[in-house]
Amino acid sequence: MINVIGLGYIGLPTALMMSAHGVEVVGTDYKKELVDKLNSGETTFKEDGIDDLFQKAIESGINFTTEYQVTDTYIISVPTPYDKFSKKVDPCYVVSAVNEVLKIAPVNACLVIESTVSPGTIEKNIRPLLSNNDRKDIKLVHAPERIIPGNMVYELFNNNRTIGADDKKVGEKIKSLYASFCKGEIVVTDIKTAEMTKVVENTFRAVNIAFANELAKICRHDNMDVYEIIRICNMHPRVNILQPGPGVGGHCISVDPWFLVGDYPSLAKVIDEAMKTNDAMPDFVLNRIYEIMKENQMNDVSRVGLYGLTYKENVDDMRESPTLQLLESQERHLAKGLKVYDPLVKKDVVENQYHDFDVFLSEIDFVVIMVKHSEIMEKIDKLSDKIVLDCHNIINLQDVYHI
Ligand code: SAJ
Repeated sequence: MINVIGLGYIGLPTALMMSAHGVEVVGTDYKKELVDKLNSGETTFKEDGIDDLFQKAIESGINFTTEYQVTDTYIISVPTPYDKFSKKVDPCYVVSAVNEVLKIAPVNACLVIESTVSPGTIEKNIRPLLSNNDRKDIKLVHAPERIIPGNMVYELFNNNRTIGADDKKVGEKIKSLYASFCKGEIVVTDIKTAEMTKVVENTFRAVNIAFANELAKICRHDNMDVYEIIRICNMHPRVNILQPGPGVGGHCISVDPWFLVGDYPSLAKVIDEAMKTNDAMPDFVLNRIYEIMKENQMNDVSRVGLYGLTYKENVDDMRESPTLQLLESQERHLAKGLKVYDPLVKKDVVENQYHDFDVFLSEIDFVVIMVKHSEIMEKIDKLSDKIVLDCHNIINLQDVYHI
């Protein structure tokens, strides 16, 4: 039996996938409300294919509880936030989950950490817990996840994976567990290498996005079309530049690279600048809004609306979202009034938030596309009489502004 600890964006799909492929799984989360919701037959977030997977897992007998289980394999997938001041990983949730497991795990049990951690974290923060608890028999493994929100189920099934272990045999055993559902290649390596690869993958993407954002600023300065330039450059066989945008959100690309900056401040220079560039994008957009308002003799900010609150398209996750960052920045400038709408955010989370697209549009003259949800792509004709700042280059109308 596998006990998956932490039933969030990573733990839940992993637990469901294993169960749907015949592995006996119990999912544990300390949030009773979340466990109750799962036990009542409801998933806790939206994702393509997750409801079907949930049904299959239920039929295969998955259980959800707040209790840790006595079993020989644990998968820990709890969040790893970063300390905003030191930029270092904060392993507190992993540490407390491991401490709980150590209280009940049988001799030689295997503890797989899926949560993203910076290189050396397991050595520094987790291994000492084993000696402190006189549990050196426990086998540690790191199996970082790689799935992208918006396509999680597909990627869980198809992506290659990395397993880091002290002992090859243990690594191979965990590899065969993941191979029960994963069609991708599974590489077995040591723990620190696995930790580093995970952070490096997300850092690579963050730096590439920062490069695109910097190009957008250069092109804005000298009136060049950044999208056309990137499109042409990417026709070169060895160039692959990502897209500029209103900022970088989510709990991975906007967070993990800071772990390297925090741990290697005098070495991680490019990464540091890249992260600052991405973090400055919501402010850049706010400034664009101001410029465009002036150009159009608009002075009432309440006639400006932000389309999209989530951190990217077609997910309902708002963690570190550029729109939230922009609204915070607006407040810091002692101003307020921007209207906001997102089809996927049903609860009221910010001031002046709308839940009906037509009502939202009827109360604004200027719309800023912060997120390219499918909805806006399908309803672009409704924007024909608006001033539009398209932060994703999705609209093919005349006189649209870009970042
Ligand atoms: N973004 C851009 N321009 C782009 C692509 C993305 O501005 O060209 C922005 C998005 O709008 C979003 C942010 O970047 O705000 C991050 O979105 P994303 O789709 O790039 O990535 P995440 O954070 O949803 O998922 C990433 C993935 N990592 C990589 O592709 C290397 C995923 O595979 C990881 O599993 C995930 O982080 C994670 O959990 O670590």
